[in-house]
Amino acid sequence: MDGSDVRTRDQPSSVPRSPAEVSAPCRVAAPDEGISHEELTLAARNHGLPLEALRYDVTPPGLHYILVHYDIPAADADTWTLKVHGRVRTPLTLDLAALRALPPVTHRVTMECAGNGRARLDPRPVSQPWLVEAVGTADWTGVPLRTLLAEAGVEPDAVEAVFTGADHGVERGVEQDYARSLTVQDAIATDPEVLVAYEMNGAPLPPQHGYPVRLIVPGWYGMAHVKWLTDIELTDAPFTGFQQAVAYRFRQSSGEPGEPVTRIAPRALMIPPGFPDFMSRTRVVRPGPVRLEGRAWSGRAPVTKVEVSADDGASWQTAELAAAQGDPWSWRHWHAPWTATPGRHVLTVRATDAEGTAQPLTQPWNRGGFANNEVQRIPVVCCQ
Ligand SMILES: Nc1nc2c(c(=O)[nH]1)N[C@H]1C(S)=C(S)[C@@H](COP(=O)(O)O)O[C@H]1N2
Ligand SMILES: [Mo]
Repeated sequence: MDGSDVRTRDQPSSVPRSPAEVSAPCRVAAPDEGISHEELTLAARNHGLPLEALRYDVTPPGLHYILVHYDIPAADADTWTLKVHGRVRTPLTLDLAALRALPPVTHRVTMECAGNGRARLDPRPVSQPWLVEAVGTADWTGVPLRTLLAEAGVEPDAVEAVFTGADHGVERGVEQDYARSLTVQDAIATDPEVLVAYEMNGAPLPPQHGYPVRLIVPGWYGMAHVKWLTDIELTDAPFTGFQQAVAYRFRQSSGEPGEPVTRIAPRALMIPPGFPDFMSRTRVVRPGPVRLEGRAWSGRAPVTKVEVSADDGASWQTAELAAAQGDPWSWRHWHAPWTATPGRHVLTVRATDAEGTAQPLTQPWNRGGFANNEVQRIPVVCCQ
């Protein structure tokens, strides 16, 4: 008799019969429930942008935020291929050399995770616990998606393109390869121009950012930018995969279908001024002039105004906004003077875009914790 039979008979419920049984449904933390070990495990894998790195126009490699749902897949550039198939006249299979042979374009794009701000929500949706730092800006080089789609010849009845990555996992009971879709209209648009990218900041993509090839969808939250891309399928019906129809929806309660999460809501961030206390990260400044600066972006329309407040939003001062960096989907630098006086202060900054949307001072709550662009607040202590 073999020992595993005994274990199975003694503890029948402890061995899952399928991967689906391993993962739990999504949930919202109980009032006053602290960050769990599970959330800490995610936070230790998926790091954010250290806020002082807002000083760089283009985020240096390694300082850009990272979000990986499952594991970074092993990838071999020599055997990697990208298939374009489904509702097309000529299915394509491209290797990296074929992709690199096509005329390249580069876009400077600010990318932000849709879950940025989640851990500041009350009650807190339990998932990757971002505060405000899930953002970065990179120069992405690759081939416009519409070039590949034109070569394949999209059939008139195609409505969506489905993008699948090489990574595999199980999430809320659904075993899956990470996959997202775009409408054909968005996929072939010229502004924003979707890229099949193979370089980040002039070098091959790092493993964690999608090596060898990923999708870039300027202006959209991160979930649309499918990494480790291997497959593009043109379909004659809207995609109903997990990351499209179940996750990334704005819901107040679990039963409703919810609106899809798409473009990035306006946000400004400030480089925390002065210097930090190691443990609390409280900022310390000395009395006198302090230059406040940071970045502002929106994936919906150009940022038109940035305002700062040194009294937690009671009064506002308009900041100086630098010219756009050429690409409209990249963040803009801003700065404003402040004279620190002894005492405790709360610094705040808010962006407004050309659609007239300003960042809220209170939380825009939803069950998934998406697009929480409530203003950043930085407590500062000015010593005598
Ligand atoms: N294949 C695949 N693509 C993916 C993901 C993933 O887990 N697997 N995560 C998405 C999410 S939620 C975000 S926010 C961005 C993060 O991209 P970055 O890690 O390069 O910053 O990648 C997106 N593309
Ligand atoms: Mo994300």
